[in-house]
Amino acid sequence: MSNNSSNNTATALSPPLDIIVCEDAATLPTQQPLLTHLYFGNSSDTGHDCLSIQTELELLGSNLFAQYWFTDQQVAQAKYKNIRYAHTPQMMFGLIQLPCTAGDDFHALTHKAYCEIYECLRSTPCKHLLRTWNFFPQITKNDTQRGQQNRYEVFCHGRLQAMHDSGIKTKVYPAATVIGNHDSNLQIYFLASDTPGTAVENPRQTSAYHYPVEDDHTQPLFSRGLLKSWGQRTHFYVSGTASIVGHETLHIDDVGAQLNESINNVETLVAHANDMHHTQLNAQDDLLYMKVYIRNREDVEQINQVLAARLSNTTPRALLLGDMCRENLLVEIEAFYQA
Ligand code: 3EB
Repeated sequence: MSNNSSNNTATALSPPLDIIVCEDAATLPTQQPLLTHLYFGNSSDTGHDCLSIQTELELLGSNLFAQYWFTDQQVAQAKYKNIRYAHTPQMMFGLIQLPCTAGDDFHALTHKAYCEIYECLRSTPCKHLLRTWNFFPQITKNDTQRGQQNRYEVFCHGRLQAMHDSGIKTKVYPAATVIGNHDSNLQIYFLASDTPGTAVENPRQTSAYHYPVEDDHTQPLFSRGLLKSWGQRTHFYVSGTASIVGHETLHIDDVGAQLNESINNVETLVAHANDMHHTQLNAQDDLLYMKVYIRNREDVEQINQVLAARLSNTTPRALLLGDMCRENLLVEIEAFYQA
């Protein structure tokens, strides 16, 4: 699937990045360098020295969802201000976690986090941000310090301002997820590399960075999806995707229809990536995993029914309790393709 999937001359030079989703660390390769270990729920020790990241979102219907990011070059760990990261010369995975509470200056906090991320990237060969995951509490609460804006809008503005202040000129925005947690931290983790990825937008959706501003928020700077070659592998990182067509939420109060529409968006994005960039990704077979962020725990049964109809039954999935950035969204999904 991946052999002729890229016309990128950097492919041959690019090291592999292989992600394994599994619950039993005992089945993992023991000799290969591990860049990072990401998990939700209760994890046992990997036995590897790596950047291990737990996300504080409740898993619904299982105790663990874990993924391991392997490469073939020696991995080193380092710190930069509040960031911990693992890296090789061609890839890095970083984490920043800053305590936050209701009365905080959340704009300043987001700005600081992203300024540190861009400064950190600048100090390494990996200057291209490919994928970010962002979690913070009370995402749709009004920010007491900033008039009519809610904390998601404040986050978008802090991120935008940090890009501006860091002199970031690229229009290749990372793929991103932004979800409200029930924790007291702003947690951001990210993947970066020495070569850029290729941004893919969704023809069914207004690009988020072109959302009309009167639509009550600062334009969110992320790409719907990002393609990246790693050696023989093609990765397609799909951003948090919701029941939004154009720039409007569809299927208010209908979680099943919202999930179906979100999956339609992901499948359209995959087809568009294939059309535009000569990849041959299969929307079902090459899906390494799907994460499903769910606002209300009582929706789980309905969510599972839709997933059973739309995904291959062997595709790993994580159902996570989290809040979306718009009050009218009940579900949001995130897909990771590896071919
Ligand atoms: C949307 O499509 C839903 O601000 O980085 C999804 C993924 C969403 C990323 C972001 C926002 C972001 O607008 C919300």
